[in-house]
Amino acid sequence: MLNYITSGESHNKYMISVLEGMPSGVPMDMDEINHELWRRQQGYGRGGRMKLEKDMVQLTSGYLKEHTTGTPIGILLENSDFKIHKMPEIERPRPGHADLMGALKYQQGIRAVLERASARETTLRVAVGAIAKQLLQHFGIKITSYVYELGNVCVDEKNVSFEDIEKRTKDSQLNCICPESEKKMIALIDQAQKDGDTYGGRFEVRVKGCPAGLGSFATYHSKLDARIAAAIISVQAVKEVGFGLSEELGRIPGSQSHDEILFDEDRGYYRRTNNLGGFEGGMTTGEEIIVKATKKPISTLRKPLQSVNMTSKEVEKAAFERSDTCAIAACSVICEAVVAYEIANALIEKFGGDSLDEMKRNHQSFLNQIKQ
Ligand code: EPS
Repeated sequence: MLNYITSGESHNKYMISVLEGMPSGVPMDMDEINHELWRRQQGYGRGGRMKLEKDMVQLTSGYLKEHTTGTPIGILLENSDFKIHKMPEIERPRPGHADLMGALKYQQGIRAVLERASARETTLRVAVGAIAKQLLQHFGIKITSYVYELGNVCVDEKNVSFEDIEKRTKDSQLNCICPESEKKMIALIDQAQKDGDTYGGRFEVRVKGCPAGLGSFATYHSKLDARIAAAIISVQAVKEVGFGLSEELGRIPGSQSHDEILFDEDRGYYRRTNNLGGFEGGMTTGEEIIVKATKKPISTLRKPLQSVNMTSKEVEKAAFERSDTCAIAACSVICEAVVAYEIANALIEKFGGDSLDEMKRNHQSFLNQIKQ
C-alpha cells in the first residue's frame, strides 16, 4: 500500500515529502512531474507569489537510473520566497482560515499555523500525484479536470467526453472548457480584485481507463469512493464532494438514477449511462470516474471581515497579507493529483506492489477473469 507524508511551511526553505510503497521499475519522467507543478501554478486570479516561484522537485531517494527502486521516494522542493523567520506575528485571525482554532489549540501564535495550513503544501501533493500518474499510465489510466462554475457563471454541458475536456481546457486560463463562460468568470475575478473580495468555484475530476473492481464494499475504509472523497476534502478550502450526478440524485427517482447493465463479448459488462460516476458499493464499475467538488473562496480578504484581536480582545478587522483572488484552476489540478494517488493506491492494493511487471501480469489476469 502507498503512504506519504508532507512536511514544510509556505515560507520556509524546503518542503519535503516521503512516498513509500511505489513498486519498482516505474520509469520517472522528471519533466512530466515538474510540468504538473507548473500546471498547479497557473490560473487567472493567482497572487504575486506565483511570480516569485518556479516550483520544481528533486527525487532524493528511491529512484535510480530514471526508475523507481521500490523503496521510499524522497521529494524535495525549495521555496524561493524563504522568509519565515522574518515574518511578523499576526493578531487578528482571518474568518475561514485555520488561524483562530490553530492558535488556540497549539499556543504558538497565528504565524506558526498559517504557514503550515497554507495551500502551498499542495505543491508536494501534486508531486506525489504526478508520480502516481506515471504508474497509472502503464495501466491505461488517465486523469483530467475542468472548472464548471464560478460565481453565477456555470458551464451547463451534459456528457462532455474525457477527450473533449483535455482538448478544450488546453489554452484556457481557468481550466475551463467554454471560452464564453471563461470570459465571464474572468470578469468576476477582475471585479472581486477591485472590490477586495475573492472567489471559489466548482470543478470536475475525471478518471478514464480504471479497471472495474478497485476498492471493496466490505468495510467503510475499503470503499474507494470514500477514500477519494476524504482526499478531496483534505485539500485546502474544499467544502463539498460528490460523484456522478451527485446532488441531482436526491431529486430524481431510482429509474432515472441507476446505470443499466449490458454485456458484450469484447467489453465484458458495461453500462449505457454513468449517473453514479463510476462507483457502486465503493468499487469501481469500469466506467469513467466522475468526481465533483466545491472550493470555498480564499479566506484572505483585502477588504477584511470582522475579527477579534487575540491580544487586546478588541473587535477589529481581520489581518490581510498577499494572497490569491481565485485559485480554482489550481485546485482542480491539485484534486487530479490526490485522486491519482488514491487510484494508484487501490491499484497496488489489488495487483500487488513489488514491481511494475508483476502488477501488470496480475492486472491482465484479473481483466480476463471479469470478462467471463
Ligand atoms: C500558495 C502560496 C501562497 C498563497 C496561497 C497558496 O503564497 P503567499 O502566501 O506567499 O502569497 O498564494 O495560499 C493560500 C491561499 C492560503 O490561504 O494560504 C501556493 O503555492 O499555492
